Amino acid sequence: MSIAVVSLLTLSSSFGASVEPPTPYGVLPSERQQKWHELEFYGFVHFTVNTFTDKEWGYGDESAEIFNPTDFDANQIASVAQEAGMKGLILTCKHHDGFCLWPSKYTEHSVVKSTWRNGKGDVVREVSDACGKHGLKFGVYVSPWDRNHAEYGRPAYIKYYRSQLRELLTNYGPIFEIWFDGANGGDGWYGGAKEKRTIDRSTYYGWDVTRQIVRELQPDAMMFSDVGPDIRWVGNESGYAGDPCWAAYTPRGVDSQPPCPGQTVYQDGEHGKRNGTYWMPAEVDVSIRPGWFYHAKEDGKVRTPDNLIKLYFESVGRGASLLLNLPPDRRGRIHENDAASLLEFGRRLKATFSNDLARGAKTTASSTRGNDARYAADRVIDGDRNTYWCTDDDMLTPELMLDMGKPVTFSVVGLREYLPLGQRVDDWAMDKWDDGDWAEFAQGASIGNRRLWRGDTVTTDKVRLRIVKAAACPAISEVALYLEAK
Ligand code: FUL
Repeated sequence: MSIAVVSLLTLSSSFGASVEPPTPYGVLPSERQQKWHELEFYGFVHFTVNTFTDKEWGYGDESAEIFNPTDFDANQIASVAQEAGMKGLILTCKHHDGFCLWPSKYTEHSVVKSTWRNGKGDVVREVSDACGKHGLKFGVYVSPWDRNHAEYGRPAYIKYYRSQLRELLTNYGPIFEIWFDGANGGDGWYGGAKEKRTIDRSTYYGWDVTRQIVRELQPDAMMFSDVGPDIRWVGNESGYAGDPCWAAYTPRGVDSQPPCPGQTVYQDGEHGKRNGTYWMPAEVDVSIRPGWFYHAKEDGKVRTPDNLIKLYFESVGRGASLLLNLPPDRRGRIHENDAASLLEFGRRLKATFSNDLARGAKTTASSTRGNDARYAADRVIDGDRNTYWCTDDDMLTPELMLDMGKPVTFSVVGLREYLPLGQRVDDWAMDKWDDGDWAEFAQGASIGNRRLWRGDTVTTDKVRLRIVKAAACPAISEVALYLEAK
């Protein structure tokens, strides 16, 4: 940076001259979504009668009595999750079989009729309390499809479903996320009718009214479904987001029908849509085992720490969130194999990301907005996602240099955009200072909430971020360098 630029920069900041921030670009995250973007990694807990029948989808005819964990321990579940670095847990309060993990006033098909604690237990209460104790947020999965309920498919069931939601949204403290599953298989027990019930997915559930209830009772709760409105399904259950994965999205209905849960061209979710209609970021839901529920025969098929790391880079590292399922076993605890793998994964995550080798580097940029210190290059290494480096409006392809003063060795680069101004960057590249010249070692499309590049180790004393293409002057809140821990 020239001396003239430096003194101008000092002048403008010392006189507090006000340089307007850039105009936001495209669709923008709500405040609720911005807070959620900070979570990045949280857990799913699939637990119900299926755990005891060894099924994935209960038919709805299971006797409530079979629900009988021998050593249920919500604190063990929450503490494993917390130690691994998860920020919350989402519990299957009711899965497709209709069995309720809480003593709902509206049905007897619940813990009340189970053998567990003589019908006096409440799994939702214990898990939500344990989350509170371990600094985790608590969320609920409440299956819209209910294969137990006699009225499923008729208007009376919708009233029932909403009453249950009201119970869960008023009696268990703050809810950070509600999971609206799109699965509707048709056949079920339905109070003994044992038949196939087909519903019109666009109209039956009256989603507008249900969403209104959620907003009224839990205004901060994020709603997940194939069509959001707050979070979209990534379109697969294998543990990856597309590359790139845009936060913006325009859900499309199948066969020209209106898009709604269970009726979208779900494959679109992997990449989202540059310049899509809504800010509707992706959530990657995946299980630590082949199934969503616990099956003893899968004890040897738990994902390895290496595999979990890969999932993390391919979900969180592409701007999505990672919702990793941990199914409690028949004791009502996270099995030793799952806990061991998860904790080793968490240890590696912490060891990798707690040491940002870019901190303390000398930063310079080819351009700084209004030469104002508030937008200067050093904002990318201050550890604050609310500050950012940005340029004048017409500078779409600027560069930012980090001089670490000595050679550093890294294998991961972390980038973030300042989300309240939208996703502005299309393409970027990173260069290393190599034998008196710049040499490119990484490039990618999109940044968004978080972009992690993972590659072979690089040793250099200087790196450069090049914005190759942007729709509006870039606003970058983080450039970080890490060495992946083994
Ligand atoms: C799916 C369900 O059918 C699975 O059982 C599981 O709950 C998964 C997270 O969502 O749609």
